[in-house]
Amino acid sequence: MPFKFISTKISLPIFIVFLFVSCTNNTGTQLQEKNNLNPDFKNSALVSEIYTADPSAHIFENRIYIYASHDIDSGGIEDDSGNHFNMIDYHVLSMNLDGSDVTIHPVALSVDDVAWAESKFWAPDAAFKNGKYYLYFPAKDKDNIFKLGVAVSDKPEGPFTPQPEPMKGSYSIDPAVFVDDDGSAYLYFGGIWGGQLQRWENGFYDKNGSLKDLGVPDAASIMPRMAKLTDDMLEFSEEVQTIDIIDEDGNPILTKDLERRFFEAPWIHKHKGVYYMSYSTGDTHLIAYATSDNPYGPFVYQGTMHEPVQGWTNHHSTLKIANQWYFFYHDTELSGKTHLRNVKFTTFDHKSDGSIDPVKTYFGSDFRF
Ligand code: FUB
Repeated sequence: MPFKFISTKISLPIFIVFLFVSCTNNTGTQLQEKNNLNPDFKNSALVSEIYTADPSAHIFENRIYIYASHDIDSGGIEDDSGNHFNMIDYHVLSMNLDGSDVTIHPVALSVDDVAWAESKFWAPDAAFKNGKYYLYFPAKDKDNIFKLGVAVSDKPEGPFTPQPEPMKGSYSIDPAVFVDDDGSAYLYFGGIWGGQLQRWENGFYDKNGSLKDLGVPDAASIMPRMAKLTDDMLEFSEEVQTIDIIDEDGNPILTKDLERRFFEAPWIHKHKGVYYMSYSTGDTHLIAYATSDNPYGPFVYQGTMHEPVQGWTNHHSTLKIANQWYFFYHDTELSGKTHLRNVKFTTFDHKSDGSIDPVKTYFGSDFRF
């Protein structure tokens, strides 16, 4: 269909150049198509009654709680800014520590309940402190700018009562809370392209800024953000910081390094005193990871943690239950559609040298880590 339109409007030489570029400049799509050809899923969807994605898993009250996006078919046209991910509420999932008794809880928070939010309830996370549960969520405000909100409940499954305003100094998407051993809580966040992080590089929202990255392939890539939270968990207690992801020589990962550069979905876990930041590489569809001895980084790139999934987005969390680490993720097994995803989980391990044994979620996958 698009080709028919183009062929009637554009001369043949231009059309041939267009076809060449389309066919050669498309690594991510090629990876994705390869997986879609013969997906042989190792794990099943946790629930099939609703579509769920972007799982952030925690243990609260001796049960696993999963804070996930609730995917719906809103009719939004698929584009590079994620227009088709037009979610309007959250449902919390929970299950026993052995994976039994999976429950889909009633609506925990709806966009209609949040005065400042207009649309796009994307990936959330949650934390527990001071006897309360805190749900962190991104949403677009009335000016179409992503901000982060926080909502509070007495129960892990909600319902949550939102703060009247977004968190001061917050922007972009994909909030992930990490509570350190000393009780300090940090919020990590950010995502490029539709997540708008590239428009904040100068400290303010540039509405005419790039739709993707900063367009300088040899420059340092756009990095995730973080800040310590106040004791009441409702605001940042300090200026938002940039978290550097560097290679083993101390150089920043570059914009052109598509299989290592940060795209979205930062997540922190701590193993044997080391901070692991895992994140999605977006258009190359990987979960990569980097390590540090400090929650503020810099984080040194270590490798790929998870192969591409069926679907475009790859978004995950990690959780330790007793002595076993678990990896929560999503793919599109139930729908076959990019924007209607389903949450799954599996186990993973750290090797004795601290590296992560790559998570493989497809039988017979020939993805090379
Ligand atoms: O679910 C909407 C967006 O898709 C998330 O915020 C991203 O991380 C990607 O998974």
